[in-house]
Amino acid sequence: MPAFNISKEAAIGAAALGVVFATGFLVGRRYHSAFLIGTPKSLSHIVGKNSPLLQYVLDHSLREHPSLKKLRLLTLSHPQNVMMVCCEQAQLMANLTKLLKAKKVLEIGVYTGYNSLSMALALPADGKVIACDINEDFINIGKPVWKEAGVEHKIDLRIKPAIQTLDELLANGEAGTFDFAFIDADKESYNDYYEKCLQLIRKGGVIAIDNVLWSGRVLNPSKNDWGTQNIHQLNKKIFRDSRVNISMIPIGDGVTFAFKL
Ligand SMILES: C[S@@+](CC[C@H](N)C(=O)[O-])C[C@H]1O[C@@H](n2cnc3c(N)ncnc32)[C@H](O)[C@@H]1O
Ligand SMILES: *[C@@H]1O[C@H](CO)[C@@H](O)[C@H](O)[C@H]1NC(C)=O
Ligand SMILES: CC(=O)N[C@H]1CO[C@H](CO)[C@@H](O)[C@@H]1O
Repeated sequence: MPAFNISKEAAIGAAALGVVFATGFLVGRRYHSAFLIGTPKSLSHIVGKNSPLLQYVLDHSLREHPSLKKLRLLTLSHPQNVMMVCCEQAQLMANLTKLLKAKKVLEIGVYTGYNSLSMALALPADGKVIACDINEDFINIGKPVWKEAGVEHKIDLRIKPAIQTLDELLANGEAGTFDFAFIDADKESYNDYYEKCLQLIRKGGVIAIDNVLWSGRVLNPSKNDWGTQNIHQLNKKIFRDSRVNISMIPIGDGVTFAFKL
């Protein structure tokens, strides 16, 4: 597990920068040099383990809300922490939802809820994250932090297979009403998630599909590795998909942004 540190200098720089943040999240916060940054899911397999370059990226771009930091550290002590979204990607997606003036977003695969919290913090007071997962134990780790951050009411949990939740939303006439969707659950259903999200988001909305590089395994998808096959097939399909504009970005485990036309 790569453990990235924020250097003292960068921390001071970040704290000073905090003054210009409207929300002032970083103002007056004390940073420790042993501040852990990054997650196992980070770009490390692309730019090298504990890469100094990735460290540089984090030192010069990460502006993490204290509640997100708390949840990240809490998650790092959990055995399945490799599943957590990386913080630099969550930050990008939060800014993107603001740019979209998003009010309704979908989180498919919540785990301890780092990205759900990040989205909830970025959404306006009347915004909603429809958060789909089947494992409530994971979510219970993060829930107290959502509450502490004062955004728990923006997260609408649906504990059941995500396909079922998406079908219910469609049956409920909510097609074309979502601004953003993050697909980050079981790889078996990736194609179905993509198709249903494409119906649920509005024109100009964005779908972020996570793990599209699958730790590099997409380069050599073996025939009986269904997870890799599914991701590779979906990557090929989206590349030709005229319903969306796309960008595949080597951040975290790779993410494709699909912009609905
Ligand atoms: C990679 S983690 C999600 C990470 C999360 N987006 C974050 O911000 O850290 C995948 C999650 O998908 C959930 N999951 C697996 N199969 C599912 C299904 N059929 N429906 C909904 N959630 C599922 C798992 O319980 C797990 O919590
Ligand atoms: C998006 O897709 C449309 C339709 O294929 C294309 O005309 C347009 O140039 C694309 N825009 C960008 C920024 O790629
Ligand atoms: C414009 C905008 O949404 N900026 C946000 C980008 O993300 C950082 C960190 O999450 C926030 O501090 C900014 O407010």
